[in-house]
Amino acid sequence: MANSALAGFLILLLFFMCAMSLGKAEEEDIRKPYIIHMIKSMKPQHFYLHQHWYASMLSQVSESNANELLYTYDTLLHGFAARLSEAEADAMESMEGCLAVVPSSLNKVATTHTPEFLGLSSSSSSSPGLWSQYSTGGEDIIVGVIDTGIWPESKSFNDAGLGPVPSRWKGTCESGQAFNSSHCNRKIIGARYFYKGFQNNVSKINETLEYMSPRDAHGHGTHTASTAAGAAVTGASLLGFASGTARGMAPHARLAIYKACWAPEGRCDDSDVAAAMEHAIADGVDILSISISSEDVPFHMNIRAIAAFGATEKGVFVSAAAGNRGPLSSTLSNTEPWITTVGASSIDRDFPASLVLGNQEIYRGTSAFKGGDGKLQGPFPLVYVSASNSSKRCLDGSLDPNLVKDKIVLCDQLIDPDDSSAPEKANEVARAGGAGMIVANEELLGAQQQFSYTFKFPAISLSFKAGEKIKSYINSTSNTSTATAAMRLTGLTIVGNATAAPIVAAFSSRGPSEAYPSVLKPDMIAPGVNILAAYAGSVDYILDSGTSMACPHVSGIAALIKAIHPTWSPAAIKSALMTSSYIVDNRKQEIRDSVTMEAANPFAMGSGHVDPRSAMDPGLVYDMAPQDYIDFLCSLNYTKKQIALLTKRLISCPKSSFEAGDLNYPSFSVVFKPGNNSAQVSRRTVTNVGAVAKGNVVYRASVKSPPGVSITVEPQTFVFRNLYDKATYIVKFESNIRTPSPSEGDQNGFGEISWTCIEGGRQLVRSPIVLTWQASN
Ligand SMILES: *[C@@H]1O[C@H](CO)[C@@H](O)[C@H](O)[C@H]1NC(C)=O
Ligand SMILES: *[C@@H]1O[C@H](CO)[C@@H](O)[C@H](O)[C@H]1NC(C)=O
Ligand SMILES: *[C@@H]1O[C@H](CO)[C@@H](O)[C@H](O)[C@H]1NC(C)=O
Ligand SMILES: *[C@@H]1O[C@H](CO)[C@@H](O)[C@H](O)[C@H]1NC(C)=O
Ligand SMILES: *[C@@H]1O[C@H](CO)[C@@H](O)[C@H](O)[C@H]1NC(C)=O
Ligand SMILES: *[C@@H]1O[C@H](CO)[C@@H](O)[C@H](O)[C@H]1NC(C)=O
Ligand SMILES: *[C@@H]1O[C@H](CO)[C@@H](O)[C@H](O)[C@H]1NC(C)=O
Ligand SMILES: *[C@@H]1O[C@H](CO)[C@@H](O)[C@H](O)[C@H]1NC(C)=O
Ligand SMILES: CC(=O)N[C@H]1CO[C@H](CO)[C@@H](O)[C@@H]1O
Repeated sequence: MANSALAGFLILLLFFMCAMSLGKAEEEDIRKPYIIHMIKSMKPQHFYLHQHWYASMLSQVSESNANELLYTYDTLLHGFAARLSEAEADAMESMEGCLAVVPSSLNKVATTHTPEFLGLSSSSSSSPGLWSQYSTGGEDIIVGVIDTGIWPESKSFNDAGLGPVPSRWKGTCESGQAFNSSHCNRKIIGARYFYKGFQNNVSKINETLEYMSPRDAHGHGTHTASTAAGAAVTGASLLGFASGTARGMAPHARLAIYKACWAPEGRCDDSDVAAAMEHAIADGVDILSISISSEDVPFHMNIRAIAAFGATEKGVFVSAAAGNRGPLSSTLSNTEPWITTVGASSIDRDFPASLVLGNQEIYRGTSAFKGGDGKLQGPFPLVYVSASNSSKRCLDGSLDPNLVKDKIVLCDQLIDPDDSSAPEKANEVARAGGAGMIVANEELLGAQQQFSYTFKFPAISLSFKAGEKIKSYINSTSNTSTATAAMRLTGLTIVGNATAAPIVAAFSSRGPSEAYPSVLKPDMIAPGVNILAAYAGSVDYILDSGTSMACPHVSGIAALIKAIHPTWSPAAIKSALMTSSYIVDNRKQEIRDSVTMEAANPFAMGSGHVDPRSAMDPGLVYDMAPQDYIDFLCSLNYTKKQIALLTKRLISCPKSSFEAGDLNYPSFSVVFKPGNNSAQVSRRTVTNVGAVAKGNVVYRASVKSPPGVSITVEPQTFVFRNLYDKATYIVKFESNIRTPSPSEGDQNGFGEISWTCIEGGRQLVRSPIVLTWQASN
C-alpha cells in the first residue's frame, strides 16, 4: 500500500517533470539571446545596482527567473544580454530607459578552411621575408585576440626573454577543462572564455569536441594569436622542409586570449563576443584582433561594431577581417570607420611542383609534400572521374579503385562548405590506390590562384585555368589514346620574386561598403594566403588562408607602432598603416587581383599592402577622435537613439555643415547621386608626426584623376615648424561623367592624392580615391 502510493507519487512526479521539461523545451525553441541596450542614467533610484534594474525588467517581461540574464555590459555597451522570446523582446523595447533590443547574431571566424586540417601534416617556411626586420619591439604592448582560444603548449608561446607581466595588466588566467593558471606565462598573460550566448543559441557545448576553457579545440585562435604576437621559433624543421623561423609580427608583445568562438565550425555568438571585448578593455589590452566576419549591416544592428566604438574611445586599436565572400562586390564586413578592415593577399613564398602532360605541356603548381626529391615521377595514366559530383571532388569513399588504381587523379576543389579539404581528397585518392593527385580550385577561388596544402601523399595544387586545360587534354585523348602525366615534387620552399607577390586573394571581400558608401573599405591588404602559423592539438604548424590570417598581421604591426608611439590614437595608427602602404608588387608591377590578373583597384586592396617599416614613420597622419565619428553619423541622419548606442546618452546632433565626405579619413570615396554632377568638396586635416630637426618640414601635393574628372587640392603646399602641427586642405571633385543608365549600373573611377615630403623628410603620404556615379533607377 505504502509502496504503491509511493509508486503512484513517483509516476505523478515523473509525469510532472516530463511536462515541465517539455514545456521548457518548447519555449527554448523560440527563445534566443538578445542584447538590450540601456541608458544607464535612467536607472530608477530605488535600484541600488544596475543589475537589479535589469533583473527587474526581465522579471516583468518573462515569467522565468533571473538566470535568463546572460551578461551585463558596463564598459563598451550599457545594458545586458538575455534569452528572450520575440514577444518578450518587443515588450522590453518599450520599457523606460531601453534604447534598443537587438538579436544577438551568430557569426563565424573568417578562415577559408575547416578544422579537417587537424591531424594533418604541416610544413615550414624559411624566413618571413620583409617581416623579419621587426623581430624586436612591441615589448609590453598587449594584443587581445577574440577567437577560438589558445593551444598554450605551442613553442610560439614560449616566454623566453620577456620581462615581467606589465604591472597595469588587470586580467586573469581562467581555469577550466585542460587549462589552468599554469598555462599562462609572460607571453600568454591572460585567458578567458565566453559561452553563454553560444550555448543558448546553438547548443550545449559538446565536451568531447570542445574544451570548457580557454583551450583551443579548433586551431584558428592559435593560428591568429601566433601570427599577431607569436615568439620566434627558430629551426622549426617540419616534415623535411627547409628549416626556418615561424614568428609573429610583434614577437615581444603579450597576448591576452578571449575565447568566444567554438568548434567544430568556429561559430561565435555576438553576446559572447561583446562580453569578451568588454573584459579585454577592462583587463587593459592595447590592440584588439577580431578575425570574425558577418554581414555588412549598419552599426546599430551590429553589437561588435558598437563595442568596437567603445574600445576606440578608450584608445584601443581594433582590427578586423574584411571577410571571405569575394570576389563579388559589396561583400565586406566590419566596415565601420573606427575599425581597421583588413583584406587578404598572397606572399612571396612557394612550394614549387610541376606537372608534365603526355602532350608535353608543363604546368607549374604548388605542393608542400615532404616526400618530393625533384625527380620526375611517371608518366602515369591520368583520370578525371566525372561519374558524379562526389567523384569529381574526390569526396571520401567516392573513388572506385578499378578506375583510379596506379593513376594520377584530377580532383575539383569548390567553395561549397560540403566539399572536403585538399588534404582529405589526397587521402581518398591514396585509399583508392591512386599514384598521385592534382587538385584544381573552382573559378571563384581565383582563376590563377594556387593554394598550398600540406600533403601526406604525392599531390599538386593547380589554378582553375590549369585545371580546365588538363580536363580538355583528358577529353581530347579519350577516343584515341590514354591521357598521361608525370609529376615533379621538389619538396622545396622558395621565397622571393620568383613568385609575384602580393596578389589580392579572390576570396577576400570587396567594397564598396553598403553601410557606409562614403568610406572606402577595405582599408588595406595583408598576408592571408598560405600563412604558416601555430595550430592546436597534435599539429604544430599549418598553412591556412583567409582574411582571418590577414587581420592579425595588421594587429601585430599596430602593436609595433603603438610601442614606438604610445600616445597615438587608434585613428592615427590606422592612418600610418594606410598612407604608407604600397601598391606595387615585388616585380615593380602594380599589385594584381587574382581574379583578373589585372591591376587591383581600391575596392579590392584599399590603400594597398601594409608596409611595417614605412608605417613606423608615416610623416603625416589623418587623426580622428570619437566625436568625428558621431558628426559623421549625424550627417548620415542616424537617429538620436541609434547614435545613443555609441554615446551611451541621448545627444542632439550639432547643427553644422559637416558632410559625410568631411570625415577625416585617410582615403576618399566620393559618390555622385543620379542626375547630380555638382562639384563635391571634402575637407581633410593632417598632423605632422615627422621629427622636426632643422628648419621646416615641407610637403607638396600631387593628384591623379581618372578621365572626365578634375580633382584639385587647395593649398598644394604645407610648411610645418613643429611636431604635431596641423594643416587643413580642401579637395574639389568636378565630374563631366553623365549619370549611368540602369542597365549600365553604378560606374567607378579611381585616383589618388599624395603628399610628398620635399624638405625635412622623404615620406610619401598616399590616399586612394574612389569615385562612384550611381545609376539612375
Ligand atoms: C595545471 O594542470 C597541469 C596539467 O596540465 C598540472 O600539472 C598542474 O599541477 C596544474 N596546476 C594547477 C595550479 O592546478
Ligand atoms: C559530441 O560529439 C561526439 C563526436 O562528434 C558525438 O559522438 C556526440 O554524439 C556528441 N554529443 C552530443 C551531446 O551532441
Ligand atoms: C553537381 O554540382 C553542380 C554544381 O556544382 C550542381 O548544379 C548539380 O546540381 C550537382 N548535381 C548533383 C546530382 O548533386
Ligand atoms: C569533353 O568533350 C565533350 C564532347 O566533345 C564535351 O561535351 C564535354 O563538355 C567535354 N568535357 C570537358 C570537361 O571538357
Ligand atoms: C569522341 O567520340 C565521340 C563519339 O564517337 C564524339 O562525339 C566526340 O566528338 C569524339 N571526341 C573527340 C575529341 O574526337
Ligand atoms: C628579382 O630580384 C633580383 C634580386 O633582388 C633582381 O635582380 C631582379 O631584377 C628581380 N626580378 C624582378 C622580375 O623584379
Ligand atoms: C538628411 O536629412 C536632411 C534633412 O531631411 C536631408 O536634406 C539630407 O539629404 C539627408 N541626408 C542623407 C545622407 O540622407
Ligand atoms: C548635388 O550634390 C551636391 C554635392 O553633394 C549637394 O550639395 C547638392 O545639394 C545636391 N543637389 C541636389 C539637387 O541634390
Ligand atoms: C537555436 C537558435 O536559437 N538559433 C538562433 C541563433 O541566432 C540566429 C541569429 O543570428 C538565429 O537565426 C537562430 O535561429
